[in-house]
Amino acid sequence: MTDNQKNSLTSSYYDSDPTTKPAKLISRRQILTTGAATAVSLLVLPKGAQAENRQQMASCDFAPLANCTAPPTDCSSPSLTLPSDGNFTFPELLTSQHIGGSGDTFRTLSKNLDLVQVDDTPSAGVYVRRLKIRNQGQPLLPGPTLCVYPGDQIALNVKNDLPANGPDTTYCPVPLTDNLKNRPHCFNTTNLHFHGLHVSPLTYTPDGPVTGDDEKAKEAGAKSSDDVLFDLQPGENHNWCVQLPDFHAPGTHWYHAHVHGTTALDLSNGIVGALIVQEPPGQEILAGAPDVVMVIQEILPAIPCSSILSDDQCNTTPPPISPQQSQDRGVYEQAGNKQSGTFLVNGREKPTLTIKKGEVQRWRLINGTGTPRGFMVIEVVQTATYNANTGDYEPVVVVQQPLYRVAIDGITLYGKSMTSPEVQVTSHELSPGNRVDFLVSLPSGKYQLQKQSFPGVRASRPAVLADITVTNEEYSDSSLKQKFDDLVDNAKNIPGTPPCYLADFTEDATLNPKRLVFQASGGTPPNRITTPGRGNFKISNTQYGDPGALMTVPLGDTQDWILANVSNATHPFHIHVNPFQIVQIGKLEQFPGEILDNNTFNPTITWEEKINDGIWWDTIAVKPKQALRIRHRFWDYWGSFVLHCHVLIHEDQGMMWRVDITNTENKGVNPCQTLPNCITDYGKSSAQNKKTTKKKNRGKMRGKNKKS
Ligand SMILES: [Cu+2]
Repeated sequence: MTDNQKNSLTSSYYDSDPTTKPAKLISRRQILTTGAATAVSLLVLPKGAQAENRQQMASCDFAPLANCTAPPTDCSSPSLTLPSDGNFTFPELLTSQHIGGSGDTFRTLSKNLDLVQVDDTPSAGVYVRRLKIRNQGQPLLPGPTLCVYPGDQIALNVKNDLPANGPDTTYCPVPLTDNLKNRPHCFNTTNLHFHGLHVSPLTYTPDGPVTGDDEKAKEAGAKSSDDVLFDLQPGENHNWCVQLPDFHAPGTHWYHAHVHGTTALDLSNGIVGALIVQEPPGQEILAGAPDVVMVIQEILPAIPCSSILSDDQCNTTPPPISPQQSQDRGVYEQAGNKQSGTFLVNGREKPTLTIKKGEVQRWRLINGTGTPRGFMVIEVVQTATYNANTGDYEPVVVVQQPLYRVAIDGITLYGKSMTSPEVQVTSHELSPGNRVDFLVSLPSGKYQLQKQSFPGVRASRPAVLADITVTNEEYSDSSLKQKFDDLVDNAKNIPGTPPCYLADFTEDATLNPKRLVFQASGGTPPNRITTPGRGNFKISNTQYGDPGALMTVPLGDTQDWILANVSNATHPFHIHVNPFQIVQIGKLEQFPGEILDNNTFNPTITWEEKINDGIWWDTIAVKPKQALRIRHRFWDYWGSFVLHCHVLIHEDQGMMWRVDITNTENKGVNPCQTLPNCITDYGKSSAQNKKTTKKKNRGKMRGKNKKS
């Protein structure tokens, strides 16, 4: 094939129709001259009028939602620390506060965290690293639950107290050798990703925002939003400042470490926590329903030297494989059908949740895993009924319970009937990275929260995640039960209105959708002593850091992409910052065997099903030989972030691309993209602080190619 042929093929693969113009954003000045009242009213136009006002809607970030302006009560809902009679526990809860005292107009969740090596626990060698609240208590598993409201700030100072990446230069030579760039490496480097949040991906410096510029991001005064291109090295200390816009949708999200090469390792060690954006008063799905956060983790065992090498080889001094290396191998070298990790809910294996009959709860499930074993289908089954005459629980034929699925991936199923097939379900496919919210109210009896095998994923095995005992004790909150029954019995719609970035699509997506082809193969087995990791993981023939592993989108666009999986493994596609909807499902009809070296690969897709369910996702399993057409908006934030497979052992080994949202026309410098004035120490007034940082910082894409 000639270079010209290659170029034209590449162009038809990846480029959108150049004649299609992206949606224009209205300028800040235009909004200011039309007045705040007009800007607010644009958000509540009837559906028919929305299409005409698409351009104005794109700038909705300049005005809060009409019903979002009343200051909610402080984020100190005791429901997140629901007392439990059994051994079901809740992660440490951190809430946002008016730390500036009276006159403070916004709240901040401000905390100092340390990432520490844990060597003195009974499980030493298995649970190696955890988050810890600085100068307070024990290392945590999982990390603390962050509880905020729309419009709040999350201000975290994080110190990486892990030992230096050396002296084991096999894993982290300086500079990093090419052969390690898409192999697990530099395990003690870390950072934070705020999974599911619709926030800026930039780091803010006193000179303005930067993206993909590690050096600038380390300068004094720099604060990172959801910037996963920033690395926190051992011994370093950094401020994160995440400004949720006023219009951010409430929902169940999470945060975790996200440094390429060690993401899977950090997650399997527990560097994971829930991040709940609470519903402001008046916007609740079911006001008063207690939250039960369930962070599902898979903790992986270390692989001892003796399982890799002979006893003679292992008994040399120094040992050929350090305890740290054993841990690393435990994460990356477990084949899908071999040794399994331990599944935990809120840091406990198979805990028992004890509740009263009819008690209404909102369960917020977070799949915080990153291996093929982490795919699961969630069900709640009854295993016993309560006999009021004898006071005994009597076994029954296992029966699935109805679950009321009110949110997926942290986004409410706005307007859907409680008895619609989208809401009333008996199971839910929860891939690594996904979240789901259920409203639950059960008769007395014994139940299990189960994970069933995920279709087509051999490594995904049935297991009990938690036991649930529903006692015969009367539930005291009869008004909450009445409200729940009213929702279900009268098939009411889930209340609330989506913010504009989650409104139904009325605008056209660009033509010629870009393709992302997911490829995995066994490849040449690497040397297991010097290089951990297995197989080759690529997207459209490229791996992370390759020049082609880049999706460039102009700010303001709405785009369709096609996700095509030519491999025999399931890959959960995840993209940061902006969620998407599935608009069509299809299957690949033909595919050549030699995928990895075949640049002409272009599968024939038979589109089978159009989807118009209005459901938003930030992570979706692309099954073997499946194609998904997805649609998403890139309206509010510019800068660099990533898309990747949420089987994180695949991500660490290359299945990730950078996404650049370009702001060449400088049309979208939003309020939430100016320097946030996060407070990182108590006692300082955030209101005062806000005054001193009024200066607007117009950002440029500084050094964006440096870190690819
Ligand atoms: Cu994958």
